[in-house]
Amino acid sequence: MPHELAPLPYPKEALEPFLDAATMEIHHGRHHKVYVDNLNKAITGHEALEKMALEHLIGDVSALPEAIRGPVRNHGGGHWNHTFFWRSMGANAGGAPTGKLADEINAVFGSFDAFKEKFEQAGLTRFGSGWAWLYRNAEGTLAIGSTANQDNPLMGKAIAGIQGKPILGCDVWEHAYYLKYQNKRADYLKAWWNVVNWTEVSKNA
Ligand code: MN3
Repeated sequence: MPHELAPLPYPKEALEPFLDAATMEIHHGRHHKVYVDNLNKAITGHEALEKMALEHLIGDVSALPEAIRGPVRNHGGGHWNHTFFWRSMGANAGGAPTGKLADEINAVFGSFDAFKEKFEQAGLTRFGSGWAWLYRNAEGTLAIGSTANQDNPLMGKAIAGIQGKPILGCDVWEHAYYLKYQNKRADYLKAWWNVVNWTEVSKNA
């Protein structure tokens, strides 16, 4: 199979109490796995697509034949987004970024607190399922936005509504928080900052 589900980069309990072990187990082992399985199903037999790196597959989604475009957008997006999401978190994480990313956040958003508020708003105002993003736009500037379903900024403006290089993404699908936070997406978003691994996130900037 061209794509595989990698293990979580930490034990499923590692993000307690902010993200509970049961949510992590189901989210990774079932939800993420289904995206990988369905992506493989969609591209199997399409030799050129089987050989393409996931990031390129996602970036070229608008150019794909119509029958494959939908599954790659949903399941390829789901696979990329979740892989990115797991890597952006960690145990004993949280706090604030340092160095160049911190300087850029302060310059663009005013302060780290103002950045967090704007990012939380992006997550809160995404109706239904989707993602909140910090990304670098085409002009090279940091920007905050959200996408529906499993879209992401790599897919381009015509598909995702925003375009650029993702730096940080937060899953605001109910499956990401419902067991612990039920309908309280705002509480989940506030707690989530405690598990953001800024050392890893800075590498995306
Ligand atoms: Mn998810």
